[in-house]
Amino acid sequence: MVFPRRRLLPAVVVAAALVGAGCGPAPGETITRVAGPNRSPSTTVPEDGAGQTRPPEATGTTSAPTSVPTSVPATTPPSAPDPGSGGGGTPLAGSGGTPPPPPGDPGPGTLRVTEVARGLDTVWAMAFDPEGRLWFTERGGRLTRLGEAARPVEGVVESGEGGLMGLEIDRQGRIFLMYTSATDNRVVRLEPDGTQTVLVEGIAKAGIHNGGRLRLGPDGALYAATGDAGMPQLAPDPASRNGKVLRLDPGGGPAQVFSRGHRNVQGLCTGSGGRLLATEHGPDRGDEVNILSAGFDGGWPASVGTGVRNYTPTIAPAGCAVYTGGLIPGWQGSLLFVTLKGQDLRRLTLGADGSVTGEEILFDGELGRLRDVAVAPDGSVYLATSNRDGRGSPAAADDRILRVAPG
Ligand SMILES: [Ca+2]
Ligand SMILES: [Ca+2]
Repeated sequence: MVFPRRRLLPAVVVAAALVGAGCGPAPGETITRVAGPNRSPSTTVPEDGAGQTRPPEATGTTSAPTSVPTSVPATTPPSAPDPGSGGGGTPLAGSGGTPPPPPGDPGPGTLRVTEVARGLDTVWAMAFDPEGRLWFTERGGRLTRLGEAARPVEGVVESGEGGLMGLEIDRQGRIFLMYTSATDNRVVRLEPDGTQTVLVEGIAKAGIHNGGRLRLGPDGALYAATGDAGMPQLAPDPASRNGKVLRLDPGGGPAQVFSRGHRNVQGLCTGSGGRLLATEHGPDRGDEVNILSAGFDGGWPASVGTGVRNYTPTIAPAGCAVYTGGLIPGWQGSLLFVTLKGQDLRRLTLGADGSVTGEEILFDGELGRLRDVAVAPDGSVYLATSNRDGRGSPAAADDRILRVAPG
């Protein structure tokens, strides 16, 4: 077994060693949060890098959420964000320097991580249904309701960064998926009988930059992030569906271009006041957090690092969620997003004008690459790992879904 070069929590090391010895710990293992100074990411291959080979497929198993008490103390010092703006050839506007730690940290030892599923392969997206049950996608083409058997999604072709990606569920329980097919990237509504109704198709696919995130907006529209498919000239082109955030009618109808000039949006989430927020990968610099609006132009490829928060060196930000739960009161209204290369959970506070007023880094390097974050109806926070996406150092239990809650 090859361990990642990053430092592992003792509990994780023990767990991995037990698995290696053929007597793995039961799912439900609990890891207590140990925050620390921000460490350099162990991943040396940028998220954009092509030509990576994937590790062998793992046999997926899921289990119902369980919680095992722990007595391991945690510490929660304020953590320093990665260096923000600067360093590239293109001016990185709007960074506003390095934000201070935000208020609202629940304090040392108060957050606990509980494993709710393991043995998965590249968990890409998570969503809760109207009954409060967790659903998730794995990039290879499996859709799963936690605790039930995985459902293969017909038509998915996993290749490079593409495959089964976005997932969203509306209040009627309708399921929306975004995936790479044999010919394109597309968004479908999954009907109760298992058939698919195409909402938009013909989005160019590629080995890299397939976008893939879905989010229902407060206006009832379904927003879909598309990548530039490695063809930057498509991003500003109003006639192309690539390099955009598309606005779709969940019931069907023509797709509209909501925003353009995107390289590869990997996180979409809605905040207070109907804000639509996005995380986006820059090239070798200038990963971005953006606040989108109708007609927004992200500027790619003419400019890089144009967000309300920008990251150089890059951290490969992925799924995001605005915290609206009551379980961690200090996080109310915070923008949460996870990172692949950065291997952490970020919590940003934003002012009324959209400026970033604070930033905290959690679980830095402790769980590996993280692809999505979701807030459960009970206010706990779910994280999905992406250590088997071909760019990580998977442990035996990877990929996993973890629940974060006050312990
Ligand atoms: Ca931009
Ligand atoms: Ca990090």
